[in-house]
Amino acid sequence: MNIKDLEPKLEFFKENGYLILEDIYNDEECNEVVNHAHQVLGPSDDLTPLMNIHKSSEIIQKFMSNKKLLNFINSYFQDTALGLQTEFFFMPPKTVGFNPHQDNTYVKASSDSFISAWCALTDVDKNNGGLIIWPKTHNEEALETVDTGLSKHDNQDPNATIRKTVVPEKYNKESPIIKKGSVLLIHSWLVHASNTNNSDNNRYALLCTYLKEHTDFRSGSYAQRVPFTLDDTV
Ligand SMILES: O=C(O)CCC(=O)C(=O)O
Repeated sequence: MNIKDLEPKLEFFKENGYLILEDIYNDEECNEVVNHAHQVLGPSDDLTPLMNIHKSSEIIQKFMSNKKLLNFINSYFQDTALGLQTEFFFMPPKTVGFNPHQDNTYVKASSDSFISAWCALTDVDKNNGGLIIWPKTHNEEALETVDTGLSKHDNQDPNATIRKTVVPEKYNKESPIIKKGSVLLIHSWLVHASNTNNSDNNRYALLCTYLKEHTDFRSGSYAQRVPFTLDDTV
């Protein structure tokens, strides 16, 4: 992406707290990640998302280092982006979605030094567990969170259901259609959630998070985040 194409995208992201980058990955690259995750999982029927699958996988590190994606993120940070965390979602039929949350509640990095790239590995929409976003909520920075009284659901991350962020009423939610191979960039403080998967197929996605070099953050006992260098020459 040249600077002329990049600037309006950066503007949109800063104003709205999200951006969809279309066609970042081809079918083959998406399928390779899905097949790899099934290999890592093995015969288990517990489809809880795989945390930090990159730690043992060059395939995932290469996927995260995608040139077009890193070009955007490095420009947003105006510095070098490090990889921070990955989470692979199998999300089989009937899996409940994530409650509204802000990723930076967990990571606690400074506002414009952390970003999430939610990579669709299958076509997603409202019906099959697609994401829900509340545009512009990133301007609020840290919002109040409350306990839901619920416990972990089958095949879902434990943090997906036990707490939720309270979204101020003036914001409207949207459930964007995201094509396989496209990426939803999420500002560190944008409130987002996901729908229950009411389809008959798995909703595959890989969440990749990035940190600006030399930024403080919280490693977290469940996520165990450790920053790592990305090779954007591959
Ligand atoms: O993929 C999902 O359903 C939600 C993922 C998400 O929002 C997150 O991990 O921050």
